[in-house]
Amino acid sequence: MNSTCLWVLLLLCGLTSAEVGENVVETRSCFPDMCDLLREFGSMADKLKVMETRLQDSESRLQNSETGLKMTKTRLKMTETRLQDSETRLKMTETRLQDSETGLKMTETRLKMTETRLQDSESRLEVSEARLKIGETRLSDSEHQILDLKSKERTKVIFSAAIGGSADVGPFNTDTTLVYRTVITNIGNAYNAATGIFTAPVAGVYYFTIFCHSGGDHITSLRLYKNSEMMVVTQDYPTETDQADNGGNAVFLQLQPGDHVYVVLAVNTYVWGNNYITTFSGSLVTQCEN
Ligand SMILES: [Ca+2]
Repeated sequence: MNSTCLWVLLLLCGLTSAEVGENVVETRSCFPDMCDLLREFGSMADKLKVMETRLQDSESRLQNSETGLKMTKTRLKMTETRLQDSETRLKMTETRLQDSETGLKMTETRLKMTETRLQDSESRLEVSEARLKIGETRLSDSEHQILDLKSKERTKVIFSAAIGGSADVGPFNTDTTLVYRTVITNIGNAYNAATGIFTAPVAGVYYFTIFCHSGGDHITSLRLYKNSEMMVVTQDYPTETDQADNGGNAVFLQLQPGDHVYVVLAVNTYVWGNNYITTFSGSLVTQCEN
């Protein structure tokens, strides 16, 4: 409104100046202050125009600022919302983390208990295994002992044999192994009726007996040998008052498998032979370890 009035005044001033140009003398003399006033108005109008321009700029900047502020508020609100969401999520995450930690702690406790139980079980298992091993060893030993006993029970050695015939045997000019040809008993076949030699089939203690009879004309001397070693002897000497000689001996021998036992008729001695009176017997008493 003020701007419009100003422009009107400036127009009037221009017209007045034109009229003044036509009537120079009269005008300058009639309105000396009017032109100054008009110039002052013009200056003010310029200032006003500048101010309006500045005002317009300020309004424009203010509008921009308001727009920026509005956008900033919107962004702030969004940021606050996101922050709230983040806080909510953080709280949930912390709760879950706490739950997980609690669960982990419980699991660790259970794991520790389980490990302890496992360790105990392993220890008991080791003890049981050791006891089982001992039991198995004892069982194996017992089985072997049973087998040995059965084997020993099965191993039976018993024999008796007589010289056989019905005549003197000897005297000879050298030591002679007697052959008892009449086999009475020979369980185990350890006695050889062809050679007169008994061969031990197993290690053990054996019992042997020798009995003899002779007519009293010569010395009677029988020697029982274990391999090359003389063990026992029976002998008798002829006398005028003694028409027949009889003798005997017995011995327990510890033999190894393959050991030989036999009876030797000593040099220049003799014995009577038949199926009944001069005998050689033996049996396995008990079996031993080799
Ligand atoms: Ca005699």
